[in-house]
Amino acid sequence: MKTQVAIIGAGPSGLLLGQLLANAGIDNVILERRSADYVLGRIRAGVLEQGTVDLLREAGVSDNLDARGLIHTGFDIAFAGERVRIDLPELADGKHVTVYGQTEVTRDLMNAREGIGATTWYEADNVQPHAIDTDAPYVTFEHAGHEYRLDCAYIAGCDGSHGVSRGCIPADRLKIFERKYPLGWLGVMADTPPVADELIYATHERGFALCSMRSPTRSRYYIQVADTESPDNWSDDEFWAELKRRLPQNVADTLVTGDSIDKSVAPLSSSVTEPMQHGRLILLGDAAHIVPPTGAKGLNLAIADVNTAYRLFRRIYDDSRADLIARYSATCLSRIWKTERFSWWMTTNLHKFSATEDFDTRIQQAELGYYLNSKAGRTTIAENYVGLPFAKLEP
Ligand code: FAS
Ligand code: PHB
Repeated sequence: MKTQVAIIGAGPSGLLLGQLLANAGIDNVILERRSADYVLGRIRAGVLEQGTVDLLREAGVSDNLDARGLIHTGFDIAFAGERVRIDLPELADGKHVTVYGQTEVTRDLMNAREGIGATTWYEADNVQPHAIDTDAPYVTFEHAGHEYRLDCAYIAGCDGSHGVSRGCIPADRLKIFERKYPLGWLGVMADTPPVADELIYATHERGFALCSMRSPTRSRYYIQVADTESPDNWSDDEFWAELKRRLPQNVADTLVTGDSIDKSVAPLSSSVTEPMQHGRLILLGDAAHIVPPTGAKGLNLAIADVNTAYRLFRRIYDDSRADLIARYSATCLSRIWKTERFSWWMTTNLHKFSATEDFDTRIQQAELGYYLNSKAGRTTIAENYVGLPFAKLEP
């Protein structure tokens, strides 16, 4: 078998890159370890930056998003008994975000790929890139007990934080920068009306809480827990009671509770892999970086890599500029580190880290007090939340 770009992973990174390339006449094959149902069963992100929406539109997969996505022009941060609204259009040049679940994005992309008849191997085992530092790389894999070889010109590692691609970069070139937080988010999805029209990020002495949503009838809530916590330790009633304790009283009083349709714990961590390219292999999305969900950046950062990778492959195939692959990593990393910073800042300042009121607690209170009570501070939060401009391969 032969293709131009072999894509490892059918998450949002792999599927969106595949759709954009196929639309541009660049042949690609996706190799996914899991089944399509398994990929769709993962409940993750909920907030899309404008750049993400624009790229999905460019890929021609935004009909459902345009019909059902919820435009949000702000969100609240509850701090020290106050609710401060971050007015996105006012503070960030008229921009907003769109609430639309990653599950729906993935489903739209899967349907679009099926619609154009592009090749995706689901349940592909032992996927392994080879000869990435030659001009004839290839990928081997197994499927239904048979072994296969896919010859290609480039390999896009879109295989997430536990994938195979990152490890193909030589150890003497690879550097991974990591920060682990002693925190997790216990998340609950429920078919109940959201408690507010916009998201509420709530700080509290008992710990952080977030009120989000997927639609006018489906809510998504999170509470900070230890990174070792298990969702099995929490009944629905216990979750709702703790969430209410952490919300402003007038919000807690109007919270509609119900049976959870999903309950899970996501540990919080930050990581960045450098470089994101070696030879004919490039890394995208969670294969290269992880952010804590506090800034709503994980999915959006992955899509920003897809934008850079797509523009790169267009220049390679349209303009014979194969040399530009050497710019890929630095182009992505410049924006990744700024987004890592924002996600780290939101995590560090909105969560409870100490059982006692110590120096760091006071600094946290001063930091939030300054940022939320100054237009400069709220502007900084807003322009990062709507998403920084996509980086350009060439100046
Ligand atoms: P993905 O991990 O989505 O996809 C990688 C794909 O590669 C998977 O389908 C996997 O099965 C496949 N794969 C892995 N190894 C393979 C191999 N060897 N061979 C073939 N295929 C292989 N982001 C937010 O913005 N907000 C959130 O609230 C949020 N919550 C999250 C909660 C959890 C529990 C997790 C894990 C992440 C969360 N994220 C959130 C981040 C998340 O949305 C990611 O940023 C996003 O899925 C990244 O997309 P991909 O890069 O495509 O990686
Ligand atoms: C979500 O709705 O899942 C969500 C929203 C905002 C975040 C994180 C998660 O910062």
